[in-house]
Amino acid sequence: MPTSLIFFTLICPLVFGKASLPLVINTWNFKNATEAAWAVLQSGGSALDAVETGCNRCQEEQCDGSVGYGGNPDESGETTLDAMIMNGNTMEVGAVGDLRRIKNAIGVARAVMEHTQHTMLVGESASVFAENMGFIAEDLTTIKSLDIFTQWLKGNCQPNYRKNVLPNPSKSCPPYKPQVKLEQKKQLPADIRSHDTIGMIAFDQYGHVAAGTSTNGLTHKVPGRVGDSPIVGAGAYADSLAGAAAATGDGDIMMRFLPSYLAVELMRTGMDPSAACKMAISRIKRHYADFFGAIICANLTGHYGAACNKVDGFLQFHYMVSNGESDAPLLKSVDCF
Ligand code: SD4
Repeated sequence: MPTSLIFFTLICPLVFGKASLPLVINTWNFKNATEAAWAVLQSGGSALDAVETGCNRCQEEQCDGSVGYGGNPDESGETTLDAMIMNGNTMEVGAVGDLRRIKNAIGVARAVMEHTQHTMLVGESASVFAENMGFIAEDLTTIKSLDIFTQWLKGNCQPNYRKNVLPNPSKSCPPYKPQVKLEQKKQLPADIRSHDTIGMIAFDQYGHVAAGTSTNGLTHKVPGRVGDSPIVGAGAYADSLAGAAAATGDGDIMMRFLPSYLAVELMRTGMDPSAACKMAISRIKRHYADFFGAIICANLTGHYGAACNKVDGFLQFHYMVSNGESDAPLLKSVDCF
């Protein structure tokens, strides 16, 4: 038997664990989301339905305060949402960025995919589109998000994501004026607690793949900011001929490297999912050694992996897996490097 065949048939399963389809993987320990997506696949639903249902479960449960309504308010105190969904069979994508007043961001993303010829809608216009498609408009503010905002105002609007601006002299709060002399501001250290996007990948039993994300982004972001989560190839990517990946972390940095796209392309060349995930993280690390982020990857045989960048307070990344291996979703972890 040739050596490569020995590796893939005998050694590979030992090193990378059992693989089977169907499969659901998602970022963080969002178990109910995994369970919801898995139930869809078990009842014969599509990978796309599984991803939408799983991500929506997190939106409804406000997973970690980072998904759905009432979390991470922007500088004006409003919670705005980013989401995307991708069909790996057709390569269709629907995405929304800076969505306001609509809770079900991934539902609106799917409506963009299925009811327009566009890929992404943003801001107020995305909300108007959603309302026209029958989504209910409601205030996304909660007592918790209001409290986060109030505390931030009391603390003179610190920290914030501005650089090279002159603050209002009495308080370091908006409105700001541009500062003529540009200085380097160190990137705001990652607040790990405010970064818990759900990124989900689902494969049905025939190997049809879908991926999706949903998040309310970063606390105190500049209004209008859209992160990596709704950006194709950054937040997630799916191709039923190669595999799928989804990312979480500091989107302002991560989106510059399209890590999900890179990981899928590496798996297309035959690289195993753990190595592909690691390579996607390394590419970012080369430029931003301290960035906060992680990625999950899976290939067409159902092998999966994950990788994360080691920074203070983030040494291990947790993610959830459901496949034939067990009746309930399994919590997996990977050591960051
Ligand atoms: C963002 N990537 O908006 C998102 C935040 C996040 O895990 O992942 N968190 O930058």
